[in-house]
Amino acid sequence: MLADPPPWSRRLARSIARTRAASKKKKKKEKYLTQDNIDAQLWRRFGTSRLERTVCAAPTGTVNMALYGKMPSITYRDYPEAKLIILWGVNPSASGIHLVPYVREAQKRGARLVVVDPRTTALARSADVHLAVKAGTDVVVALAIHRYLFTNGYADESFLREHTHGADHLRERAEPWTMARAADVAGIDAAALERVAELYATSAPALVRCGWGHERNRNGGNSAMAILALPAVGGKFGVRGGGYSMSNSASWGIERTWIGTPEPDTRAVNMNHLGRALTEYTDPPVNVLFVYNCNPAATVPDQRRILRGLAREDLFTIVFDQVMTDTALFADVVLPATTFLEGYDLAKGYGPISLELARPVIDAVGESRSNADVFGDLCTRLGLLKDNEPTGELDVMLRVLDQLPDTIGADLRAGGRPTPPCGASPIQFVDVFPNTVDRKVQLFSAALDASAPIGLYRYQPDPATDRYPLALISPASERTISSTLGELPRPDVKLLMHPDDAAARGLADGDLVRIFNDLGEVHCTLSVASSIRPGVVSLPKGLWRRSTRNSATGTALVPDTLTDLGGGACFNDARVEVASLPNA
Ligand SMILES: Nc1nc2c(c(=O)[nH]1)N[C@H]1C(S)=C(S)[C@@H](COP(=O)(O)OP(=O)(O)OC[C@H]3O[C@@H](n4cnc5c(=O)[nH]c(N)nc54)[C@H](O)[C@@H]3O)O[C@H]1N2
Ligand SMILES: Nc1nc2c(c(=O)[nH]1)N[C@H]1C(S)=C(S)[C@@H](COP(=O)(O)OP(=O)(O)OC[C@H]3O[C@@H](n4cnc5c(=O)[nH]c(N)nc54)[C@H](O)[C@@H]3O)O[C@H]1N2
Ligand SMILES: [Mo]
Repeated sequence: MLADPPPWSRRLARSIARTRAASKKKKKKEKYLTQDNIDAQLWRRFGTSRLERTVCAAPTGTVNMALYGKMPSITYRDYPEAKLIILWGVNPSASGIHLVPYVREAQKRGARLVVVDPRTTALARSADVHLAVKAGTDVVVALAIHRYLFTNGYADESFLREHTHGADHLRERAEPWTMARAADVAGIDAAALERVAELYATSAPALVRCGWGHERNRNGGNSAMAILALPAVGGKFGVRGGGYSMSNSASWGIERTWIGTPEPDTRAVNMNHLGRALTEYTDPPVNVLFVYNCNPAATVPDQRRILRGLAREDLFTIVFDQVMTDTALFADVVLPATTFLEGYDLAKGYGPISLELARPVIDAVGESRSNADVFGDLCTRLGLLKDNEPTGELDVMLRVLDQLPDTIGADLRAGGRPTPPCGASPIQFVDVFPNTVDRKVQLFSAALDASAPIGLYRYQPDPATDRYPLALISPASERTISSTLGELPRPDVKLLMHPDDAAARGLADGDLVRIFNDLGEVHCTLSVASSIRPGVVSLPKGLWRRSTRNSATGTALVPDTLTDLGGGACFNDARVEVASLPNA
């Protein structure tokens, strides 16, 4: 619902007239107001290092782009049409609660539910089959399903011929993954896996919800690749409720950023290597760090190294945030930011393909200012803006609205909810097709194959050692959004462990424990329950340092290694040991 804008936003109306008169309506694409606008202008013209934003969705995004060119996917309202739903490495009960009623409705109408997750999530409890895989093994599980489809005559040969390239490579690489072998690697029951393959082969419409839990490890890219290839091989497209479903964040076709300056050829820093950049890079060293929309002391791998970097006396750190985060505590200068209650933005749905103009409902609190205003001011004072370039939030807003395709901008201004170019609920391969060169699915690409450490559709073994045998995962919790809202009080944070693992270590529910590896250690309380599989332990994602006994959180145990494709974070490749805390 749109609230009435406050009186100061009448300026918007005046600026609309002014900017319209002044602007020459270039047909380029734009993104949000909170980043990739004036901020990018500033960094580009200033010539800073470039940041590769890889902590989230880098492998899945890379693969989705390669396979399908990020084709729009099944929206939530079509879930009830499905007869089979596979929730793969996603926990909507915490990370997207608006999806849950649609899954429940589908179940009421008789749909089968499969959940692939090392934890027994709320939806896994009511699933027809729950595959509690070991973390990082999804690629072989999906390949075993491909093999089943190919060898039992369920592969849709005519779809593969007409709409895809590279199916033979996929078939060949799936060949070694028999049910028995894949089940052994994933630590699951081979009969349960075969049941899933059979359900998938024989159900229509069948829907795969590809989440992010399975991407956060060394095999993340190939995992997403094998999962997203399933509907192509199984011939699941072309019907409402059939195909795959993701966040649909690219489905408006307005993804490309609008920035007046081309990207310079300066050094690119993978965000997962921030700790290294701050402590090791010498040519040149990083002397200034500007942090906004981010709380790296809590959320980026290798926390100990990040904190060491942030603590450098010779590093000038500016943190621009709404609250005093763990990162802001290290800042030389803290700039207060407005929240979404205080400014304009374009808000996209998460799953649904919706877009709304968010308007302020309160005036800016205290001295807080919006991103665009602050970056506009910095640019102006540094003399970096050209004539007619937007200098603040309202100007940028108008540019964005003007450059949206068709009547979308006008609809948004009028307070409406525009319909996306592909329709609000497209059917894959009826209403929308891959945005690839020839509108075909690229099941195999030589370039991608060469860029992965051991190639496409291949499995890199578990990094566990005798010293650190347990896989620590850190999925989204219902208490925070990544680390956002982490300043609020939260109950005692607990490490979740299976009873067998606890018994093997002489640990009991409620014990104080240390979780450790060569990168660091975390002290907290233990929760023992069979809602997680043996060999895997779990801490919530996005914890602030105050949530544990020793001011270290899950990211202190996470290596800064990268995923096979896309240079993504390997949060769930942390391998640890857990012991009772001495003198506790
Ligand atoms: N409340 C809340 N909502 C959020 C967020 C939040 O922090 N809190 N974060 C937002 C963001 S930024 C994102 S990216 C999304 C993420 O949302 P999701 O896609 O749900 O991703 P995760 O929470 O990382 O993990 C989902 C599930 O994958 C499981 N998992 C872990 N490792 C593996 C594995 O190797 N294989 C498989 N099959 N499963 C595995 C976890 O146990 C977890 O239940 O949520 C968004 N929504
Ligand atoms: N252990 C572990 N760590 C993880 C993950 C995991 O699975 N496990 N998941 C990763 C994932 S998926 C993600 S997306 C990252 C997210 O990690 P980050 O990118 O660090 O995002 P947040 O933790 O949400 O922090 C965003 C900050 O921006 C501030 N902010 C919000 N709006 C504005 C604004 O308009 N202007 C300004 N200036 N500031 C604003 C908020 O107050 C908040 O402090 O975390 C990653 N970290
Ligand atoms: Mo994320």
